[in-house]
Amino acid sequence: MSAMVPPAPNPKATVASWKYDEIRPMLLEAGRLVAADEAERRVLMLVNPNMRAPYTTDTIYAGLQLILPGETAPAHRHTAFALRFIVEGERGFTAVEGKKVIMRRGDVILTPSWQWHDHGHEGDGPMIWLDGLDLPLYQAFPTNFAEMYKDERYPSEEVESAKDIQIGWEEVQNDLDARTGSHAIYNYRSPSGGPLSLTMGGQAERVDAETKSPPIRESCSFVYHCYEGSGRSELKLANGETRTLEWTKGDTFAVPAWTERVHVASELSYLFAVNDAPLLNNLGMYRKEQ
Ligand code: GTQ
Repeated sequence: MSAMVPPAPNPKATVASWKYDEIRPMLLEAGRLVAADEAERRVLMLVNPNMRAPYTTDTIYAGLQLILPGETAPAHRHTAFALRFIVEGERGFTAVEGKKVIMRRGDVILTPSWQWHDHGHEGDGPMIWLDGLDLPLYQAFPTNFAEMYKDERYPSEEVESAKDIQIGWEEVQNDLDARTGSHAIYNYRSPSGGPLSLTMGGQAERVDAETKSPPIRESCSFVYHCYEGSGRSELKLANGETRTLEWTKGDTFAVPAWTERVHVASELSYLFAVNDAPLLNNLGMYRKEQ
């Protein structure tokens, strides 16, 4: 009985971390071995060590995607929702349903369900970003339709800004910096005021130098990414285990559901995270303890 209706959430995922120093060379090696159009999406999947692909947490899939100059990740659309956090590079772009938006470091770019999208790169050097998708849902719901477009690219035009699908870092950091206290959380909103999607949400956090964030645990899970700074997260899992993860710029780490987290910053730090709070809220499953 307790396996079916446990006294507390019991995620299968565990805490995991991927250091940018270690995985960036692997991603570049993938770039030498596999062409972007051959892969369709060339992504180093961040698979939770307790699970298989597509699980980074029980409900979130994340991976680091690479595009090299001149390459195209061909146009397709799917039921799954995707958001991207831009990590490195310039003049890469994502085209979403006819709008071509240039990727800048720290941008969040959305690919809503069933919108045609392709990625390309008109600059120099590698273009790398973190993908967050709701792919684990489709292990339970067999409803992830996907379709390839007939051509490599869906016709698009470059736009200066696309408020519905692109949130720049500057406004996020301005909001975080305007807040009092040594820790602040920014919740990304769509222009209509709601969360970024029905399933996946985004947040950013500021933790001042030599301070720690208050302990929080939520029934949603997170894939965190260090945008700037360094420090560690002290994590207490739902099963009582404790783990400390060190992070620095570029690192990504998974925080399973119902894990208490405290971020301890060595220097002024900014963390981005994709979460599944919208999904849980929509299903009436969201809980928070603070
Ligand atoms: O860019 O559309 O990481 O379809 C996995 C599946 C990215 C994408 C991923 C995808 C995409």
